[in-house]
This record gives sequence, C-alpha cells and structure tokens, in this order.
Amino acid sequence: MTGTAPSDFAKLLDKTADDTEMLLSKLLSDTVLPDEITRPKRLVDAMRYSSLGGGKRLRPFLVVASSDVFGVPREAALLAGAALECIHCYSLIHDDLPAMDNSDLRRGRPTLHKAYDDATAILAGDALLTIAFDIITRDEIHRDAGVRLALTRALARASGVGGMAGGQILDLAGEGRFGDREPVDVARLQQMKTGALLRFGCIAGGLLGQASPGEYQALDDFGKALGEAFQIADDLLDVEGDAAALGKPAGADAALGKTTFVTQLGIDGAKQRVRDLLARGDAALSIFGAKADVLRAAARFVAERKN
Ligand code: GRG
Repeated sequence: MTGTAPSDFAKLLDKTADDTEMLLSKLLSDTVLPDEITRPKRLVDAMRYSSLGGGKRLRPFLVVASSDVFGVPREAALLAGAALECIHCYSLIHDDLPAMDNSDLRRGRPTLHKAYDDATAILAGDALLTIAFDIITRDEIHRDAGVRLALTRALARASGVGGMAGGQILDLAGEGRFGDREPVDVARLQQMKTGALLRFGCIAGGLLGQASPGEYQALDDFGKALGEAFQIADDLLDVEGDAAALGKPAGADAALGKTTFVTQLGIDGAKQRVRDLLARGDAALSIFGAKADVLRAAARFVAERKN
C-alpha cells in the first residue's frame, strides 16, 4: 500500500502543475535573452497557446517526485520538468498536424494549426523543442556541468530518433503511411513513442540526485513500467473513454485500424497487464522505502486516469 492518499496526490499534482505553469509563462515570455535577436510575437503567442493553460503536467510531476527521493532542490527539478514539458507540448503540436494525426481538438481547445496555421504550428513545435535544450542546460539546474550534460543527453535520447520521434515513425509505418502496413511491435513502439519521455521524468531525479547505479536502475525499471501502464490506459480510454473528459474524440485508434495493447490483449487482458505493471513498478521502488510513496501514487494515477 502506498502512503499517499489519492486526495493528497491530487493536491501535489495540482501544486506542481501550478508551479510549472508559472515557470513556463516566464520561460516562454517575449523577453529576449543574450545571444537571441528578437522573439517574434506570433511565434511566442503560438508557443504559449500550446503550452499554457492545460495539461496534467504529469511529466514535470515525475521529475519533481523522482528528485524528491534524493532531496534535489525543487527549483532545479521544476526547471528540468519545464524543459521536458516543452518537448511534450512540441510533440503534441506536431502530432496534431494534417501530415500526422490531423486532429482538430487538443486539451479541449482547437489544435494549434487550427487556431493559427500549419507553418506557425511547425515553427512553434521547433522552437519548443529547441528551447527545451536551452532550459535543461542552465546553470541553475545543477552546479556540476557533468550532471547537466548527462541530463541533457538523456533528454535528447528520449526525444529523438531512438525515442519519441523514432516511435512516431514506427507508428505511422504501422498505419500504412509509407506503403503496406508494417508489422507493429506494440510494446517497442510505446516504449519509444510515449514511454521514453515518461521514463526520462523518472530517471531525471536520479541524474540530478547523483543516484547510485542500483538506485538509477530502480528508477529506470519503474519508469518503463509506468510508461507502459500509461500507454495501455491510453489505449483503454480510446475504447472506453469519454470525449468530454478526454478533450478530444475517443475511438481514433479503431478508426485507423491500429494495433494497440487492447487489440492485442483484449480489454480484460489489458487491464490485467496494467495491474501487473503496477506491481512491477512497486517492486522496483522497494529500494527507496517510503521516500518513493509519491512515485508509487503517480503510477496508480497514470493507470486509473480518465483523461
Ligand atoms: C510528432 C515527434 C512527434 C511525436 C509525437 C507522443 C507523440 C509522438 C504523440 C502524442 C499523441 C498521443 C495523443 C499519444 C497518446 C499518449 C499521449 C502522449 C497523450 C497525451 O499525454 P498526456 O495525457 O497529455 O500527458 P496532457 O494534455 O495532460 O499533457
């Protein structure tokens, strides 16, 4: 049993979401930084449209919770979390574009390319991706440049060809976008497309807190289990979810004839797999005892979420 009650967890999540919102609002302002020339208003507005005022901020929360295990200062964790959230927001903007998922709604509002236009949406995504690396390398993240380097490299690997972007192209190939539908390894695809950023949130605290190899491995194992549970919950929501709560239409996977955890395992099998993953995540965290209760509660939240 975790020591963090669901209502306490909700308060912690809200607090990190509020702090992240405030920080992102500052980071994505029109204030020009050294080595920048100007920040064009249309691009700043578009970046803010997609990054502020919505989202559960689960990824920053994972950075903060994993950092708490090691007593990392909250300001440093929030900064690393904001960088991760910028990457997440960029991925949502690009994923919604006509060339990808062609979605009209995101977080209950028109998608960025609908509210603005495709070119602005592409550039806002590009600028969010690059500002993430400006943020994650800042001196305030950690006094040791080696730690900042390890964190930056891990974020790049989670986001790029061997992580999220790679997972996205495997997903499109599985939909038959580049010819015949390619066979999909659902577990591998999810580990890259959605799992890699979630896992980064879990290992980030270990990198910032200079965890021992055993502690780092525990966070890594937990992060992988949480990432898979997140994706199965997402696949279940696509079948059983409510469009109003989701802030986007349900049933998109079935409409595309996608292979998902639910098509592979069935609804009951998918739910059982989530329970198994929660147990695996719990076991991984045993090395930390009660210090990891909030991370345990985060895994339960991910598995039981309604949006
Ligand atoms: C375009 C390079 C590129 C990648 C896109 C992650 C991804 C790859 C696309 C996201 C598409 C999508 C809706 C996937 C389902 C899982 C997911 C990431 C849902 C949204 O994450 P939440 O629930 O969203 O954390 P909020 O709005 O709370 O931040």
